[in-house]
Amino acid sequence: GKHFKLLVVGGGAGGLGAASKFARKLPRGSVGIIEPREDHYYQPGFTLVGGGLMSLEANRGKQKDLIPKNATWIQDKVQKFEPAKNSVKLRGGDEITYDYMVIAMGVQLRYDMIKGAKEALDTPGVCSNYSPFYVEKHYKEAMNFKGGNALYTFPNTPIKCAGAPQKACYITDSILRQRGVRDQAHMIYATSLKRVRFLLCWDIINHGAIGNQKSKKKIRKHQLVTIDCFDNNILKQYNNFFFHLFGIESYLKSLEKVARDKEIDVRTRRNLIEVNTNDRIATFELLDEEAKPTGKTEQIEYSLLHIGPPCSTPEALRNSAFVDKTGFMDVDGGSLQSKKYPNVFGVGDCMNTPNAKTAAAVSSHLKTIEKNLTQVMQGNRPCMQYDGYASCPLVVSTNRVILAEFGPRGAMETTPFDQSKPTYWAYLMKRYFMPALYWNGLIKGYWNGPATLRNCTRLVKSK
Ligand code: FAD
Ligand code: UQ1
Repeated sequence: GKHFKLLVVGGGAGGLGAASKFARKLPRGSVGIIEPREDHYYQPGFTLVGGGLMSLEANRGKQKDLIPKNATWIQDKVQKFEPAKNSVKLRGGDEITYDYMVIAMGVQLRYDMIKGAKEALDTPGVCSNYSPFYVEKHYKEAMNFKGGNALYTFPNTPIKCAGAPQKACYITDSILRQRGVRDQAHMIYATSLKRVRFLLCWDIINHGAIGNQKSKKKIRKHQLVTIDCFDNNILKQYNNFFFHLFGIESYLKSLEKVARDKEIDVRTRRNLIEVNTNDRIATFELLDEEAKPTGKTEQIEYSLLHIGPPCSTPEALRNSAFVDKTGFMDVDGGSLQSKKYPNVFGVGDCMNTPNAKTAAAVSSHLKTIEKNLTQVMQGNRPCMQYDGYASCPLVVSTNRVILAEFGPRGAMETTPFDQSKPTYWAYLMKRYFMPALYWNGLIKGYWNGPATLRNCTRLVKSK
């Protein structure tokens, strides 16, 4: 088998970024990157594809053109990790050994966890922006929609870009209004997350999961805010950032207004478990306070059904020694180093860090591991801490975006403007600037996230 000084597993946002950075630093031939797929997609563009605002081709690249010149592409899939031997087994039978490894396998879409969903995606009315195969169908369905329920779901597992299911819903509302058929539609956003009254939230804020200094003051004044979240056990693990609509107060308030203005029927604690395409009925299990099934179900008829898929890590990772009991890669949340194997680091969606799973977070992960892995290669300890940054541009219509940027202690906005309000300039950023930043910056290993810019803004604002 082959040997590499650095083996990168996965050629998505995180894998390409990491390979690019280290292929520049290390001698030619030192970096190997394992990625089975020919096509690479800019997934944040899928929201716009599903809304007819961008073509799918514009978001597709060829993996062979994107793998850094100085790195070796192994077009295969990891079947089994054998970390005790610093080795991986590939599906094709090869074995590859490494000195250091970066795992950037992302998450797998698990439509299979919903009974009938996989087959349903090929029937009329059912679509999903998450999959390159069914994202264009969402726009077609919105354009052909004649009346009835338009149903958008959010799963009972971690999910990448947790805002994406509601973005799809909001854009479709805009499209139906533009087409003059919004009156014929009943729009439903059914989420597994739950709404809690405010009192509970003092704890949440003490745990640092939501809020900032400003919101703490508001709480002392006993101002009522509705926030959706699970029980404290889940919050303590910091595993779920999206309470009902959003885990940050300013964005939550703004989104509650969006949903209200658009007359979207927001139903909480509902988890999609079955799709019956003959009768066009979606079955939900009702969840209790702790997000456990109550045994009760609800059936909702649909004309349009957009599925927010459950997600898990890919099988090879899930079955390896790298993961915790949730099946996500167990890393130190600061250094992003594997807790068990110090020569292995994680990047992106496959880790058990509490941040929202986004490409924006990957930019900060890359900055962190560039420093820390270099340190470890030189025989030192990791010295940099991931700041918890993530961002999720919330597209709320065909030309407005809330540019949500946040971390474990609340909003982390880059610009001097109030980013909790939907604006056209944020839409232009999402549509034109972010794709360019991704293709030319992030996956080439040049974009380290907006922390530096944010610090400049803060200096200017504090004057
Ligand atoms: P990925 O980019 O998914 O890459 C993982 C790679 O690992 C894949 O190429 C896969 O083929 C490979 N892989 C899997 N299994 C194996 C194996 N066994 N062996 C080898 N390779 C393997 N982010 C934002 O910042 N802003 C947004 O607005 C936004 N919107 C989104 C909207 C949608 C609909 C979706 C789906 C995602 C969105 N995201 C957004 C999230 C963003 O795309 C991800 O967070 C980002 O791609 C994560 O990078 P990653 O490298 O961890 O995973
Ligand atoms: C970002 O860095 C990023 O990754 C390239 C995204 O993914 C597409 C984003 O959506 C956002 C918002 C950022 C953050 C960057 C800036 C300049 C705010």
